[in-house]
Amino acid sequence: MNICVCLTGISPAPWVISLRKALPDCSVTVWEPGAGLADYAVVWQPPQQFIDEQCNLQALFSIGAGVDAILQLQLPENLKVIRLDDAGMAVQMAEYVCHAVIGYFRDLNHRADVWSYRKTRDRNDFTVGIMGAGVLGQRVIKTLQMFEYPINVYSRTVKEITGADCFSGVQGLFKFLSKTDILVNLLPLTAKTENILNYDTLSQLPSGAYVINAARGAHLVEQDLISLIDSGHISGATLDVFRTEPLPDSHAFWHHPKITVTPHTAARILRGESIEQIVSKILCLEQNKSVTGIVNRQLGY
Ligand code: NDP
Ligand code: OXD
Repeated sequence: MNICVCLTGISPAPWVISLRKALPDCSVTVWEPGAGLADYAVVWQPPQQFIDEQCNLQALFSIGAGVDAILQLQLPENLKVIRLDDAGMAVQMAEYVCHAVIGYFRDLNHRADVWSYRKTRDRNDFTVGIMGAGVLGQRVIKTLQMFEYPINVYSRTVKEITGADCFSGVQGLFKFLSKTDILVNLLPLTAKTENILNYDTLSQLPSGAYVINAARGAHLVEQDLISLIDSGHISGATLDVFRTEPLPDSHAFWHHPKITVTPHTAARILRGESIEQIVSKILCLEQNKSVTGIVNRQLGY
């Protein structure tokens, strides 16, 4: 069996070494133009040329949860695209979101220079609204519930989640937003969700709401967020993902006093867990067994 690795912006060598160790009978190579045909590929943001040349693939394994960059390519109709399920990312995302929510709610993000207490806030008045109740969203919801925040959830299909108010559909979105004090975006980037955080939607949030975007930069119309923060309607934001990454030096987000920027680090890809999962799925596919994480290419996630 031949496996090729094509990772844009990520050093492939450690992945190749680990895959060879886990699958000693397989040939594992780094893809380069003109390389021989592989049966499986392990990829991050592969170029179209890779897809065009690798016409024998049975499955394409993304080393991330989001597959938007892969689905933008022209792919053969029957090629399976398989995402990572969790692989150590969900707990990290829960840490990231809880850090941002608690930092904002408890007003912990300023350096004290005098001994004074801030007015306490009532957590019952702080509903956290999570957009996306998938692998990451579900873990975030569960973790936030341990801190007893009221939770709203927005997803494509109707959900029932204990202790949370669930919304779906276009009508549901505006209702969800109007009852959300801290908005957390964990949607996949698809044709339906691109630019979903824009002036119209963000204006539905109650005055003083806070925004956390840890999904994809293209969900957010950046200038609309800045306008709403500058007008006072939104009190601030924590942003991990951006339309252009790395975030350009000249970008207004860097120096905005009410915006916290992190470098797409909310949930890092963990090589050990990821390889373990990919290897076990390759072995299942080889035995014609089903695997989880196959992306629905029509839905885009
Ligand atoms: P999943 O695919 O597991 O879940 C997606 C959720 O979004 C589902 O609940 C789905 O609804 C909902 N959804 C999809 N489309 C819509 C829509 N049009 N309207 C409303 N809800 C919708 O994704 P994950 O939880 O694994 O990951 C989410 C995203 O997080 C990834 O796609 C990636 O972009 C980002 N990410 C960011 C990282 C970072 O470090 N910043 C790290 C890892 C991922 P339903 O349940 O009804 O299907
Ligand atoms: C992912 C990411 O999608 O790291 O996994 O953003």
